[in-house]
Amino acid sequence: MTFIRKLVLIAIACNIFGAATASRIAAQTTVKTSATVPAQSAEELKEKRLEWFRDARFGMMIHWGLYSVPAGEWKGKPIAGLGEWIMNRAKIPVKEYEQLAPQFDPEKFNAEEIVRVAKNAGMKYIVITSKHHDGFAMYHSTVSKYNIYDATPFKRDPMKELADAANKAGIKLCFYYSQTQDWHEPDAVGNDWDFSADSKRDFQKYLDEKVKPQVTELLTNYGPIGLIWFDTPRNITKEQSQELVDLVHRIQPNTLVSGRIGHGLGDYDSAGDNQISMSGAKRIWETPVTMNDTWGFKKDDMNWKPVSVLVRQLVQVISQGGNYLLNVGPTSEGLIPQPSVERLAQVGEWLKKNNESVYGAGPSPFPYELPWGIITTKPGKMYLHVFYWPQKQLTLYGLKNKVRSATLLADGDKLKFSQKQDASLDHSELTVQLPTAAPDKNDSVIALDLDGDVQVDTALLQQPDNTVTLPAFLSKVHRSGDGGLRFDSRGVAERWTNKDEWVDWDFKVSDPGTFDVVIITSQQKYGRDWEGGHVVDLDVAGQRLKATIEDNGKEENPANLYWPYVISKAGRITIDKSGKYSLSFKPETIKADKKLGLTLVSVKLVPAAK
Ligand code: JFZ
Repeated sequence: MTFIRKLVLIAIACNIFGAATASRIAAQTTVKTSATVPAQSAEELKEKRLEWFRDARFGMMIHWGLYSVPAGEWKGKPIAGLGEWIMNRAKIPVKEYEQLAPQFDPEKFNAEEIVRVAKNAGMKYIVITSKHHDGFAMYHSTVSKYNIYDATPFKRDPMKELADAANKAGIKLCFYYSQTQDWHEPDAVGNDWDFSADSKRDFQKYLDEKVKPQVTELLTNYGPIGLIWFDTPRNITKEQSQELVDLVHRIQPNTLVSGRIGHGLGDYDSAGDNQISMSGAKRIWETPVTMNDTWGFKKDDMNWKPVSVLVRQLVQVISQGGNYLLNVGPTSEGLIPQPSVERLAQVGEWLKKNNESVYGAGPSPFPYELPWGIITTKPGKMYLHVFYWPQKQLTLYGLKNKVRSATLLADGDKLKFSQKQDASLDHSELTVQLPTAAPDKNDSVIALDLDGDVQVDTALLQQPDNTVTLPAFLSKVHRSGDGGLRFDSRGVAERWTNKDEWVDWDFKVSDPGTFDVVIITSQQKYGRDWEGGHVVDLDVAGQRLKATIEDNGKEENPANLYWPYVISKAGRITIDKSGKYSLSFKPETIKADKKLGLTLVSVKLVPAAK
């Protein structure tokens, strides 16, 4: 590296030229040298970019645009679906939708107040829609007059105001930008009501003339930007995604690119909307979540998630090593709806008390959830997040460390505990004595001080309630041909239509007995659809069960409310002795009339009532 280049890089890092100058210089230097930069340093740059994101854990997403004016209603009729999709759902012609701009005057927009709400909730970054699929820029763009500064009576640049407020508060500002869908533009993707589906579209022209210049503006005029949240890649080509990645990194080498740029080219993975992972992930990831059932404001959506669900989702995402991006949809006046403000304040209160168990905390050492909740860790520490407060005591199997102390994090109270080991079974038990009532109705955290770094038995263990849960994502998958079985971002097996694909698990039983075997499958989002009638063979401890997947009842997973589970009873088995067992799950026939096929959340062995 030349001395000049080093200087320039240092200057960029310190931002001594100011953002605009620095980025111009960065653009020149990296363009020239990118071909010669060794792969290693590209990795290093990426690591550097990811630094703040790894620590952030919790962010605010803001979906705000012209769609907040109709707020889910068009010509007196409620329009089903997401608020920000109203133009598409109601097939509103561009010329009519444009008429929303003169009506949009969000006088109560207060960037400092929004940043205060986010910061007080414990959020470390804000991702706001600079342009959503409707194509309307929410900042002063010189690329297209179709923007909040030029086309509305508001005549302010809310992104500039947010950038200043976020900067002051030490919050990272990030921009959502819809790179493929733009319903305002004939050459972009998505609008087939104004511009017919078979019309000739020059997508590259749209990319070159709108997307790239606008992304350049966003990265040049608003100071350092944490990330660009690209979305719905659709039919963008790999080369085109790469062009955008390069553009972002050329202007601001420290700006991350979201997973939804397409073709796996993002700096991190985005989970499916509202899908909370139960299965961990190797890559850095983030999950975007709605607080009700829409991103953009809808006046009649009152289906607010309770604080207990928000806290649980936050903790669950963090225990799986991800970031939780929680959405608010401001009104056309520029205000975050009051129910959101209240919930964020309560999440913030919980976080203040239990902050130690979240920020800087690592994932759970166990690959599965516990019957009472989930775990986060720090070196020499384990945090038990108890969502279901047990009577009198909490028992944990599989912890190999010696526990030095157990403390209720919120008030510092010490709890009594005991430990025992059974060397022959390699079985260990920790029992913590609990007060009668849960100290926190959302999540009471017990901090364990350990004698060293956390060490646990990662095998699938029968739990203290004697249940054995075998999650699909922890199974060994036996593939066959080009089978379609895959796992969604929750960790649920889906698109299982090839009956020659099967799974099995190894697990440990410490308390033998008779068990009811149940198969948990998942409905589609919002409980829309489900396919049953598959016949499966289960083989466990030398006993065989043939079962038909039927709907014998529903179950709810509070972290993944949009996907109801279906419980299917498979029969009864007996395990005589403690020890290691395996269970195999093989389809005999799979029904795929609806093309859904078999899904699998888990197989459970539930102690049979005596
Ligand atoms: C997209 C947008 O279409 C939507 O309006 C909103 O902005 C949301 C955050 O992102 O919708 C998606 C994108 C991806 C999935 C689901 C909805 N997904 O992968 O499940």
